[in-house]
This record gives sequence, C-alpha cells and structure tokens, in this order.
Amino acid sequence: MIDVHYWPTPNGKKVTILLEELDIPYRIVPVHIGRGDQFEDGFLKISPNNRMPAIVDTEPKGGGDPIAVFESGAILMYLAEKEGRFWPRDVRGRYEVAQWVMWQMANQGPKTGERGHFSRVPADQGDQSYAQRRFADETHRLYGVMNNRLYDRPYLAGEDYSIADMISYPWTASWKLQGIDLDEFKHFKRWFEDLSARPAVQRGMAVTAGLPSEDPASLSPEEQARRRALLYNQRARPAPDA
Ligand SMILES: N[C@@H](CCC(=O)N[C@@H](CS)C(=O)NCC(=O)O)C(=O)O
Repeated sequence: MIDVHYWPTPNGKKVTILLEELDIPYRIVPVHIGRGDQFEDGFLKISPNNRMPAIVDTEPKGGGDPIAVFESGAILMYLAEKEGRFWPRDVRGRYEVAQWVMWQMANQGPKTGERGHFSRVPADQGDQSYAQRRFADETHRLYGVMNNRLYDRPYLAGEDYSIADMISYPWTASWKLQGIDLDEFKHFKRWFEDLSARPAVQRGMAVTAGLPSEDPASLSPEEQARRRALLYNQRARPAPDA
C-alpha cells in the first residue's frame, strides 16, 4: 500500500494524479499544514523538510522495510520506476523526462509559489511591488518556456505523456489567478486542455484530505495568529540532541 501524506495543494496533487494514472491503491493520510501537522515528530521522520507531500510504500519492490520518500519529484520518480510506466528506461528518454521534472521542482513550482505568496502579503507589511513584479515576470517567462517547448511536440519530454507533464500541470491549473492569458501561449493551451480532459488528471486534482472543512473565521484570534506565525515565520529548529 502507498500511504500519501497529503494536503490538497498543487504539490500534493502531482502525486494523486500519478497514482490515478497508475490506477494502483493508495491511502490518504492528511497533513493539515494550516494547523501545523507538518511539524509533528512522526511526520518529520519521513519528511525532514517539514513539507508535504511524502509517501510511505509499505510493500517496496524486493520486499524489506517500508520506504519513505519526500519531495514530489522524487516521489513521482519512485512510483514511475516501481510501476515501470510514464518514465522511459532508455538513457535518452529517461533524462528528457528527468530534466523537466527538475525544471518543475527548481523553477515552475518555487517561482509560481512565490508569485502567489507575495500577492497575498497583508498591506501592513509595506511595499511588495518589487517582489510581486519579479515573480509575476518569472511566472510569465516559465509559461513561455513550456509554450516554446510544446510547439513541436505533444508533451514536455517529447512524444509520450510522462511524469514531467503530471508534475507541471497542477501549478498551471490556476493560470487565470496567476495573471496568464492563455491566448498568448497557444501551444501550452493545447497541452493544458489535453491534460485537463484526462479522467485520471481530473480524479487526481479532486482528491481531498478527507477532513471536515474549516471556516477560518471560526478560529479564535490567538489561533489565527499562531497559524500565521507557524506558516510565515519559520526558522531553524534545534537538532534533536540540542
Ligand atoms: N519541493 C517540495 C515543496 C513542498 C511544499 O512546499 N509543500 C507545502 C504545501 S504546497 C507545505 O507542505 N507547506 C508547509 C509549510 O509551509 O509549513 C515538493 O515539491 O514536494
């Protein structure tokens, strides 16, 4: 069984999309990042960067102890390699895919994430216009990178649909909120519509953490302040032997 430590964000949905495409059983373990589940000791043992997603495979290939994997790119590689699908085995095909998975992890995810972050900074934190412009420009540039890649091939890594596409899709689902005009990127648009029509992508994007929904206004002002500090003022944690 694959346990998916999960919260329904773009990074989490990369994993559920692949699991739905693979059509293998998995179990969702909620990690409520708003209330701080990502700092619990048990979770840090499998995901030392206090971020979800992470997986635990209780039945690894070849047997033995369960295998835990954190970082969505590594998780997709692990699952694709285990199942022998969506990641070619020949060296050329393999590294076509690997470099686009790395591109997503090092560029598209972080830059569009920061674009979102700086667009939500409260007014009392001062002028954010430099950071807002910087990350809006980077987001726009990265759509251009995908568009230029997709003009002469159907998928990011070439002729075949792969984990490179699955990892990049969730961060593009809110293109409108990101200030992107799809008509400016027609090759990207064709790819986006192709993936959006896939039933497994639709199922993966719809996976919830299975917890009852919470109205933020129902939280006490103290709890709201605790949660804000927890998410936005993270600093190094002491080593366990400190
Ligand atoms: N590079 C990581 C990023 C994971 C990540 O940033 N996860 C966020 C949610 S989308 C998280 O767990 N945030 C918790 C926090 O900020 O404390 C990956 O791709 O797995």
